[in-house]
Amino acid sequence: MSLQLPKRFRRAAYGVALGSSLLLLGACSAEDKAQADRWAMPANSPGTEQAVYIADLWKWSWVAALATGIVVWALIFYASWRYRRRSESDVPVQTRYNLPLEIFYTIAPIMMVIVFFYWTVVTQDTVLEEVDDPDHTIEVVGQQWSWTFNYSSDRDVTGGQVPYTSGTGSNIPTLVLPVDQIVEFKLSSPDVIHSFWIPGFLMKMDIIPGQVGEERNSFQVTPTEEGTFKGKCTELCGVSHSRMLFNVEVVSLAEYESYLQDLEAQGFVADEPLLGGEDARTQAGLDAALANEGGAE
Ligand SMILES: [Cu+2]
Repeated sequence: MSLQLPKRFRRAAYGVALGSSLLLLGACSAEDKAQADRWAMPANSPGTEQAVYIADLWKWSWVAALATGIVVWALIFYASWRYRRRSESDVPVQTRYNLPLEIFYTIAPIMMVIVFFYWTVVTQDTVLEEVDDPDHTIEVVGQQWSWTFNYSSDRDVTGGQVPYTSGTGSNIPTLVLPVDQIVEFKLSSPDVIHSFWIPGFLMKMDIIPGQVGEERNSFQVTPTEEGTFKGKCTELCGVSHSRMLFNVEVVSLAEYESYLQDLEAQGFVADEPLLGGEDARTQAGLDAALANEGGAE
């Protein structure tokens, strides 16, 4: 028995078969496999207790989207096969209105949006929960175009002064965090809106100039894995935005404290946290401009 399919249908079927085999063939490297395992989230994620909730939201959103996709694809293929044109002479039934169906496909997407929205809000509330007394508070300054990290709550480790580290466009700073400790970030900007993002923590938050003290945007993380992460500014903030990078090292508490003592030994301590403006160096152009003004370090 030979299958008599309309020419157009056969061509479409070949197209689908070719396309999906190309997709499958293209996706078999080890890196692609690892990426698929974490549902395309960044390497090293989720690196904190809070990020686990975000990874779960992402994963189940994919499951819901794929389940919806399977139903939709099945209906499309079924309808195009079942109601195909069978001969040159007869035209398939042309249905113009079907009220129940139209009500269904208006309500179904609204229901889906409500479900996604509900779980997004639940996850957001969980991730933004803050305890009153975090183990460490780090005052983060995003300035055009680098970062200053003030380890404000750890003055006791360094004889009463605030250890800090400050980067430049050509010297990427490192943020060191203790593993399994609750760390609060308080975000300040002396100039424009920046956004503090550690992709491996699946979390970013805007830094709004003008917010001071307790008004500042803040969030807490509990890193769960020692290791290295990348950080960046994710708000287009000016000409050198792309240079606003930093590294993150998650280490043991003992290593964290000895790092702070190293900062002290190198003179990177201040009486008060450096919150930008005149204190955090503005990086325009970058070191060259400072040198022109005779202000280079
Ligand atoms: Cu920025």
